[in-house]
Amino acid sequence: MREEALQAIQEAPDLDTLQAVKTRYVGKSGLVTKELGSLGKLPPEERKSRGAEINALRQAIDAALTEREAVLKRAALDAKLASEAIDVTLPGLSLPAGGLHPISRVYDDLIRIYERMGYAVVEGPEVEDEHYNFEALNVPWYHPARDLQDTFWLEDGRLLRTHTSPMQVRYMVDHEPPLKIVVRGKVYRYEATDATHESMFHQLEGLVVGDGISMADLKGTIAEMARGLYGPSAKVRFQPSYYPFVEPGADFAVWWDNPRGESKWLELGGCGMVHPNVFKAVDDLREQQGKPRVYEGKTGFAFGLGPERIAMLKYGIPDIRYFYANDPRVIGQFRGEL
Ligand code: FA5
Repeated sequence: MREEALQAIQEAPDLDTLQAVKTRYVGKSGLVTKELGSLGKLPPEERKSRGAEINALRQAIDAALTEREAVLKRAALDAKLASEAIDVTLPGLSLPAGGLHPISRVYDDLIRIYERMGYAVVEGPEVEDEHYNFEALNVPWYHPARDLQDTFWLEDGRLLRTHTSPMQVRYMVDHEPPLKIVVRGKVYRYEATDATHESMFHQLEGLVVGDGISMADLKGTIAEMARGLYGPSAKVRFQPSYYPFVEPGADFAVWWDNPRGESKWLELGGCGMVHPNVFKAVDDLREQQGKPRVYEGKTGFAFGLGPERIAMLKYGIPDIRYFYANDPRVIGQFRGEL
């Protein structure tokens, strides 16, 4: 029995089998246990030596069981570790992360600059009333300036705003001077698209109204914006231009000092001193709403620019249409960049 038991223990391939062997020999009704139980039937002179023999057998079996158990446990652990091992050299799962659209990032830059100068940031409706988009901005229906901004017309004299300037009127109707705002938002024009023109694009509008606001304030503000965008050596250029809602009016450009050798004047937008007819139209609207006329005699400046132009240069995007074509190859380049 000894040889047989020790061999069975030695050959047990796993812990379950070993447990079965243990039960078979030293369990409650195991073979060795039974032998011990039958000692009482032996004559007393044999009992002692037989007892010692069985005890020795039992100890040998227990020792073998303990040893084999340790070996099998270790093997089981090794197998578990091997099956759960992580191969850190395998490629990871790709976790698609979002990112801010380049236009949002340019807006963030611009708005940070204007917030630093104390401007409030506002937004307004994209579906606009003809009166706010044109009439109140000193562009009557017969005026040729309407042709400067081809319009998507909706029903009942409503339209998709062609610029953010109607928010000048809306804001002044609701607020009294002094005020300093920038307006961000989408605008729409019914025009043929090309590399620098889209039918939907964005503008940042600025409006400052108070007492004694001058053209010098306007130029200083645009210069401050240029320095904020392009550093302390940034230059700005103003050229006389015509917009019905300002007098005098100008176009402005900033010098883009690019280390890659693409330095050039970047035509950014239009600006000027708020036309007295705009203040008058605002006061008329206020009066209609039972509010006091407060804009007569005030002065102010306004400007409007296109963030797409800034983004195209900043990120080397050659065609404005890439921004809105939903092509993941373009937008995907800005993933994870916040
Ligand atoms: C205006 O829209 C005036 N409201 C700006 C203004 C505001 C002048 C306040 C005076 C006072 P303009 O049509 O030039 O102006 O457009 C302003 C800027 O929008 C342009 O300089 C350009 O940067 C951008 N822009 C105009 N048309 C497009 C277009 N189709 N696609 C992309 N950007 C455009």
